[in-house]
Amino acid sequence: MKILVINGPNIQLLGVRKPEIYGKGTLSDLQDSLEKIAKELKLKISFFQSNHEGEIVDVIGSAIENGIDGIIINPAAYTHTSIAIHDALESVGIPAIEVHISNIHRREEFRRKSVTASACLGQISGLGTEGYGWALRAIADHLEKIKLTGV
Ligand code: CA2
Repeated sequence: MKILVINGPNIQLLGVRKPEIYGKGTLSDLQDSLEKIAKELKLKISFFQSNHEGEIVDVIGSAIENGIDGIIINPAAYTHTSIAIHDALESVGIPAIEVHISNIHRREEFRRKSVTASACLGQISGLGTEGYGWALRAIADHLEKIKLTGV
């Protein structure tokens, strides 16, 4: 099973700016910890980060031909605006979990609405970067259930 982790704009700044909101770990630390969890769960994992909406749409669009079984996505600011990312997720129909490092419901009003979450299986918000690990476990569990029941 292959999982693709997608991070949107400015997530490359993780650990460099705003540690009070997003924590002290870098994107590379996050990817290392997800590699370990993936190994434990016997999943293959790959990573993509982009500051450009169209590039994120493209990578989602080519996920089927790249043999991706599950997607973990933090669309970052595009969460609140991108119908294009919503439509890409809905079109490929690959199970996806939306992750937010901060609790988007406890922040400014404009962050409370996710345009993309309705194209996902579920959303994890506010658990820090640990949320990605929980998403990985949840998607492994979901894919296992699909395999067993065929539903
Ligand atoms: O909490 C999240 O994960 C967000 O998706 C992060 C986005 C924000 O626009 C969403 O409302 C919630 C911002 C990502 C910017 O990432 C940074 C990381 C470290 C330092 C500065 C920005």
